[in-house]
Amino acid sequence: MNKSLVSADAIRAMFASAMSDMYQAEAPQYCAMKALVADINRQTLANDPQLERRLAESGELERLDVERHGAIRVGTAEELSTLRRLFAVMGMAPVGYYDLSVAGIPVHSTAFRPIGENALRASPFRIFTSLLRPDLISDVKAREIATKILVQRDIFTPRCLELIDLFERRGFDDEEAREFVVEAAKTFRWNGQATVSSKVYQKLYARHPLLADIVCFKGPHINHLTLHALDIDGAHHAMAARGLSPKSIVEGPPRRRCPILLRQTSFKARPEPVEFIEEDGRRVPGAHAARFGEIEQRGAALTAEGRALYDKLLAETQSAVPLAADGANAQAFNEELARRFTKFPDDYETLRREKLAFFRYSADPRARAGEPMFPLSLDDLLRTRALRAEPILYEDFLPVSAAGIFRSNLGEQGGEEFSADADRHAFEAALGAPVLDEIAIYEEAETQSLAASLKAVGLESVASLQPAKSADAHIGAADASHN
Ligand code: OOG
Ligand code: NI
Repeated sequence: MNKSLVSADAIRAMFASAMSDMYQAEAPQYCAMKALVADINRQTLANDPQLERRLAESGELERLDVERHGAIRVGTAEELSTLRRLFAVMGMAPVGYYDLSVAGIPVHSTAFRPIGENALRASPFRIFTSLLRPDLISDVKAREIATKILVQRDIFTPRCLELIDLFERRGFDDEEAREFVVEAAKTFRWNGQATVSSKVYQKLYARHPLLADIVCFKGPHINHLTLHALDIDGAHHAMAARGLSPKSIVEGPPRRRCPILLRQTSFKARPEPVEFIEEDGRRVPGAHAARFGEIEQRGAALTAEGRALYDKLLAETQSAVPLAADGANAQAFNEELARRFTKFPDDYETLRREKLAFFRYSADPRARAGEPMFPLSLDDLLRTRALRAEPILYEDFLPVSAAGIFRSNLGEQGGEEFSADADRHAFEAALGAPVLDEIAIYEEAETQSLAASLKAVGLESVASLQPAKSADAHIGAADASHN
């Protein structure tokens, strides 16, 4: 059969849009959030025509209200490995391993996401995916109940599984791609009918609220979608006035001139009506809080050194001013965070020269026409504007931030305390594949862009460059900020 194959980017964009429609129909608070973010973004653009121009040029403006990510939680290795195949159809690969056990959360996670500049530009949608770690639930009985319930459920429709098989054999035509998106989205819909009795729910909930959320329903309901906010602090503060209850702080680095990594905040999940099915078959009403909404703002991807500095400053902040569970000292925490982060250089040229962040190089097409510029250092090339360097956007997640988002939704009862080690090996065994290393992806993008740019100005390789002479070379890194 001769099928015209649909691109993974196109399928992912369709899927993201289907998830957005589904979540807006299911979760009215999320609609309020979407309206709020649209208003804040509009105001920000009105106050900053330069930003508006820059976003228009890069094509970002028209995608401003497209969701950046969502999150789900699954219970078994089989569920996770099938998800890997499902997301592969949309060009999403597992990137990064996030250990949340250190924060008392019995899951470990990865992010299924597109890789590569073009794919990310076509549709940046990612799914933060967590797998339950029953080994961290010390109550043997609760663990047994959970496992027994989980092995009985099938979270995918039979047609969805058929379509994944079909795709792996020979790709999709248009109609199959459309049908796949509909079937795939069904995996993540909300179903208020619990598969267990109120007693079982309560037993699992008492062990850990996440255990109840993962085990007691038909499938891994999408628990939030995340919008891109041009002014995340403004949006954070505006939530309460719209009847949304924000978590206490914006996670991640403080507000900076040159944004780094990821800042994110959310409103807290609200209890929603559900129905339990009692042992005698009666249905009884109850409530379950699972679903919320989130906003994010991304900045430069950091090198391993940059990331180590970020982790250190954040850890110092947390030990100097531990954030109270109710967020009562949020202001003191934010002040401490801002104070500690004065140690993190806040101009792109220093970030580049000190190798704290990754940059994408490009060449001025006219540069080659000039006289030979040898010998040259990279700094010379940037100074003469033969090359440009722009920060590479961080496309991943942060474990401490993720833990903060999880915790803000666990209510008063945080579940049992435990200490555990990361278990990347077990995660990859469950996934059926290794997770990709995010730092290596950024490094590769930087290296390739530099090699291509050098070639464009008639130089062979980085090796043909002189080492930077002195610290006087300080012009050239882009001043564009990633809002
Ligand atoms: C995921 C929480 C983490 C993020 O963006 O880091 C998260 C969850 O609650 O399942 O959303
Ligand atoms: Ni999120």
